[in-house]
Amino acid sequence: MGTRDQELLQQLNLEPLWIPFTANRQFKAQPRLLVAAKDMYYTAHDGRQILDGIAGLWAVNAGHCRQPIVEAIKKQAESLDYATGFQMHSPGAFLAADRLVQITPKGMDHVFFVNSGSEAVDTALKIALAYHRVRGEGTRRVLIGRERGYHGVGFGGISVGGMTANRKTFNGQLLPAVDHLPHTHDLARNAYSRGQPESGAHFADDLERLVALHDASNIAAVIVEPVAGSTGVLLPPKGYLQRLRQICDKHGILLIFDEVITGFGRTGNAFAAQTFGVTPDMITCAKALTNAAVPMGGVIVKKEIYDAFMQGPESAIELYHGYTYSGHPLAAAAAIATLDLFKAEGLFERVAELAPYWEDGVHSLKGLPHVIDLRNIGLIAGIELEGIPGQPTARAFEAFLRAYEKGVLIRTTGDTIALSPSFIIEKAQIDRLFETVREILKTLP
Ligand code: PXG
Ligand code: PLP
Repeated sequence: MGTRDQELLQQLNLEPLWIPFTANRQFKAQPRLLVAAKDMYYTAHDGRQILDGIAGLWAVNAGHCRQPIVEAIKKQAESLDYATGFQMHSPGAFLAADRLVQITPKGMDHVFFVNSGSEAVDTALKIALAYHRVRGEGTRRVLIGRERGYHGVGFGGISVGGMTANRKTFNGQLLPAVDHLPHTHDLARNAYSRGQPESGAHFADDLERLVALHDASNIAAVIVEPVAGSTGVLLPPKGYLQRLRQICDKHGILLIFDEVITGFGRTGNAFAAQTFGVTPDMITCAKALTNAAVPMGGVIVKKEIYDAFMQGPESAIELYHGYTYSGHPLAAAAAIATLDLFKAEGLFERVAELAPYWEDGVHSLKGLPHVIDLRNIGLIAGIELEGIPGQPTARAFEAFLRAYEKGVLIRTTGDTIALSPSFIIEKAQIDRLFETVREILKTLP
């Protein structure tokens, strides 16, 4: 450690903070702190510039500390810090909602604001239950998720989610009426697919099996990530999402796309729903909605869903749900500036333009030690490694540590390296990202 490094760390008492999703004791013994950021780079506590290969965490899609967003937040903080959103509101949330529905799939024209992806998921699940109830189909209560799904960490999200570690500690299935579709990852058939794999639309047919088991009259909604991110970058097989949509329509089941990572350009269109040509009934989003500068999420719903609630006496509250910070002025200001910046700089189009170059970069890693699959879409890469026998995740985590030593931030989940840079990335930076991964793969245990 350098002197500067030690000085900063000496000022910090690391003990009181319980760090999320982190090996706390290991981290505190060997801390990695980020102290500043600009565009594609972080500054680490030892003064090094770190190339951010993961846009914060699938979130800073326009690059770090972008001036128009910084200015909008400053201006808002000086003029209106907070106003309740309950029976009152402030203009920013309306402006943000109006901007947002300009880029959503056709017919998805209302949004309920929350503060994170986890809250977006719990809100969407609650809207699904309440929607059926207001329409006189209150028996529809089963919520269907998918194995290897990640839907945040709320009780609803972990119940429909399919990440074992996130569930087992809390006694597995938590909501009383939940079931799961099988995941679609099929290495034997689909390894090294460029973009969507050919095989696997049939995995959607399991929904018919669940309908036969529970009966459609009891099923409220299906929630899936169009591209699973946190569980290792799993792309939907060709025709899979279409088939899910057909089966949901046939049985009156709502389809929810969790677009917390795929939203806001990541796959080359505003939403993955547009990339894959399938319109769900609800979309959950968060992260890049504000370029991650202020926490904010949303549930985007079809007009029919919103309208179903707008019945009964006009003085009655239609949905008994909301957060103190729903539509928070600071978050709304950040969202407006972010959505404007995406548009002004054509950043979603830039993803589509860069995608072929990115894809070639990803697949140039074929044949390197430990690599067993390469997956890509838009500006997302999944590099799956063979795990060290008996030590799952250890090899990928070592890759993460070595990349950080080389000044590049990557993310690993299980034994998969996931890359998801900001859309302002230059080709030379893409080259550096894959070059670093290449060098590391050659030296990993
Ligand atoms: N749904 C999806 C699809 C997500 O990816 C959430 C919900 C929850 O959002 P919040 O804002 O409550 O964290 C997410 C979050 C990773 C990683 O390593 C991804 C997420 C969170 C933490 C780690 O890929 N995504
Ligand atoms: N707990 C208590 C005691 C509260 O009063 C509130 C909100 O008023 C909450 C939890 C929920 O907090 P939030 O609205 O920020 O989700």
